Amino acid sequence: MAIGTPLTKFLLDEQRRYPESTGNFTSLFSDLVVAAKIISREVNRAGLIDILGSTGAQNVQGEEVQKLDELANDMLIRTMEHGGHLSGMASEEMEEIVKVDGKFPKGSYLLLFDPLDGSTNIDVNISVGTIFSILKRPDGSDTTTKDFLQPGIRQVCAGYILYGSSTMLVYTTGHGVHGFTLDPSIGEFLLSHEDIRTPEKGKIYSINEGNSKHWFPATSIYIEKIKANEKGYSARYVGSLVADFHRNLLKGGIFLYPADRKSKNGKLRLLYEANPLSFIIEQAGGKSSTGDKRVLEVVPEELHQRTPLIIGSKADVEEAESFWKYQEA
Ligand code: P6P
Repeated sequence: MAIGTPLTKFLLDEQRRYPESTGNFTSLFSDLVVAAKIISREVNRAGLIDILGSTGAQNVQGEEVQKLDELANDMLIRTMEHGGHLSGMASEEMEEIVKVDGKFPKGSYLLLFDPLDGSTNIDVNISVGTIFSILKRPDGSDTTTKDFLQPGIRQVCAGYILYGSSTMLVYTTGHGVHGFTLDPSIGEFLLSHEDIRTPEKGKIYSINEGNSKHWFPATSIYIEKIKANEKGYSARYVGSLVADFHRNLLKGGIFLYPADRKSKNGKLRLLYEANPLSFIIEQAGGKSSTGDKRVLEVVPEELHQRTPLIIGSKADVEEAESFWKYQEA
């Protein structure tokens, strides 16, 4: 499809390609796009209004809630709950799920999201992002937390919005990965990156080397090998997952947040960070692993569980996995 195609047209054309589709998903996704545009507006003017800094509250992860975190979370819930396509939502910012109750019509999808990942970077104007994952709700009457505990291979859609030098929306429904850039002058996301393919092997590695004192041998040995590589890898680490992932998706490379002696299960969350990005990277020809297992096959046991994440170019991830035999518990 032509570069510059509006997202709304792209979605409708995608829908027409699958006769069995009812349009419910297209409508759900369109609601999500509205929330993304509003969050983008707030993020882009954060410095101008009293929205920087922290609310003083802490979220379920024990992290300080930034004001924009709260706004993004509330925006997503308010925009999505009345659309009639969801039966529930789960957010990094909320301990429990949000059920679509009697006030609004109930749908057959579940939405999971990290409303504003990397939010500690907000006050210093570094890119942050929203990450989302969409599942089908299992049959049954009531929506419970258990409905959300599905392996990543069950996702019907995954994506992120990157609030950077421009605002980009990147998503997959299992038919390739497509990127849209927001044109603020018309308030539309326009196709800018159709069918994104990540390079088979990259020259970028992303890891927080400040954690090296906690690393298990596998990580230390692999990173030392990367550094000694005669072709020369570059270290790039923003500390904002969506920004690091997006750069590596387009240029090739590997991002690692492995388990270590401090974070036995890694730091990043399985359901609304690792799974959506893993769906995207696999659709773009890359790979995503916990170190010894495909992330998308991990069966979740709790809503906010964490997972080690090694994600990016297929050859790089496979090379990293080959070191994991040195891993120590
Ligand atoms: P560290 C941000 O808090 C985040 O969840 C991700 O966006 C980012 O990749 C990671 O944590 C950074 O963690 O421990 O390197 O600061």
